[in-house]
Amino acid sequence: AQAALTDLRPQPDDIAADAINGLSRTPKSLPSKYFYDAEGSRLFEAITRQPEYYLTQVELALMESRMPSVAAAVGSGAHVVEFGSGSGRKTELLLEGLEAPVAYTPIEISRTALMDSVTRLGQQFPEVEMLPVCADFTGPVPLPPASRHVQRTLVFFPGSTLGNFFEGDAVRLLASMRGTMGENGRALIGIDLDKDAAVLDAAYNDRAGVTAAFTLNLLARLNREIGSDFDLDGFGHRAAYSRERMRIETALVSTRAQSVRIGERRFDFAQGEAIEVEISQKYTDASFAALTVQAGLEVIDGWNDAQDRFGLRLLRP
Ligand code: AVI
Repeated sequence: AQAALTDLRPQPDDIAADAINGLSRTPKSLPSKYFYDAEGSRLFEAITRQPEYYLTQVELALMESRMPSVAAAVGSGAHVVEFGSGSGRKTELLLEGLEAPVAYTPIEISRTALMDSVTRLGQQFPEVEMLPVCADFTGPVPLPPASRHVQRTLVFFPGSTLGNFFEGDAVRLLASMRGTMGENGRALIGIDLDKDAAVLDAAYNDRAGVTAAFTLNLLARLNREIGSDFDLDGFGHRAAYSRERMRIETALVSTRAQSVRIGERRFDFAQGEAIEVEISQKYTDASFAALTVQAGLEVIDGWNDAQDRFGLRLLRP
């Protein structure tokens, strides 16, 4: 059966306004959410297959080996709510591994990505009711009720995507998850753990140059969609670990003095000037606990790989 879509009619992004706003600041910046057009999503998939980018493979292996323990901690009859719907294999492992999950709700701004995911998962898991919600998950999202009795809501947010949000936004997102899960709810969150700078730098500067292409695609996308005239040869990818802030900071650096047009607006770049485009926060147990407590959540369980590279954390209100 076709899954019933709950459409909260999210405001479409205003890419031109966001780009002009970000490039008018000092330092210049662009929102990392604009990485993921069709080409950017394809390039991100390719990143996850690079030998240096351990995050995805380690998280998958962790779910493959530790799901029995996660399932025991979550209990039976869950309504699984995924923030985003871009993580097919991890969702399969979760729905396969949990005890008698009742319903699955991906929350996603793209209707096509949303419906593709529930069409595929609905065939694979006929016992699980598919209740997709088209919404911007950074705002409050009321859940569609399941037809069968739900023991608890389980929010799922894998991939260390939380790390792409600045601290205040990450806390707001966690707080909105708390609202969505309710008093008896849980959240299962994937986080990349703090580690040796060389390992992190390599993960965001793969030798094949896929991450560089992914970062530069942001400018190519702006050229395609809002008619800007970025010269892609005039900018380079830079990703470096900041020990002080415990995060990878990614920028596009102007290789020469130049100016770029967006409509009537002109933006001047000095040689070496950076556009800040992404942060990828890394966590210790202490820093993650400090973050979650600000959202009224508590870490009650956790699973790391044998080398403590990546972790899954179970949270409750
Ligand atoms: C999606 N997100 C968790 C990725 C990360 O590691 O921050 C995006 C990415 N950026 C560069 N490589 C991968």
